[in-house]
Amino acid sequence: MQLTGKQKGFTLIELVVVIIILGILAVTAAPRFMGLSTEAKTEVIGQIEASAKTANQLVYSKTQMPSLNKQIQGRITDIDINGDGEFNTRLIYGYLDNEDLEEWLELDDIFVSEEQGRGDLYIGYDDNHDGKVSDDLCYFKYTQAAALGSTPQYSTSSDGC
Ligand SMILES: [Ca+2]
Ligand SMILES: [Ca+2]
Ligand SMILES: [Ca+2]
Repeated sequence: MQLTGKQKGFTLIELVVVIIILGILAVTAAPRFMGLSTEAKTEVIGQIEASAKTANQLVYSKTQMPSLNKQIQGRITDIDINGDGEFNTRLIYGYLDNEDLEEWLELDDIFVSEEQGRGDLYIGYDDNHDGKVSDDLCYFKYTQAAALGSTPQYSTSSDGC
């Protein structure tokens, strides 16, 4: 088939459309693929910390309700938040276990979480793609409560953001 002159290349309208689409892609994809600015990443890490605190407050207040089904075994309390008979949220000294906190946060796929030992959880950016975030120094760190009457520890590192 032979193309007529008119069908070769782009018309001006087509070019404009392509440029607009590329522009939209650049705006929406750039933060994911090119990385956010240091300031933006630090801000996001702070938001994760705030969400973690809120999650723990929420869970803690639920445990004060007499109607909540719970199984207590020493420092561990397993609770059935949604009342379906399965005790699938674990608390340590009344606060979220490091392994359970993540389920309470709505995290974007770009974040990686890393559990360390029985009590620590790191959530952040894995810039060198080794599956860990503690080495990239742009993370939120959660340490579950260590003793009766103590609260969990929350901290962040933005040195590598
Ligand atoms: Ca349940
Ligand atoms: Ca734990
Ligand atoms: Ca890493």
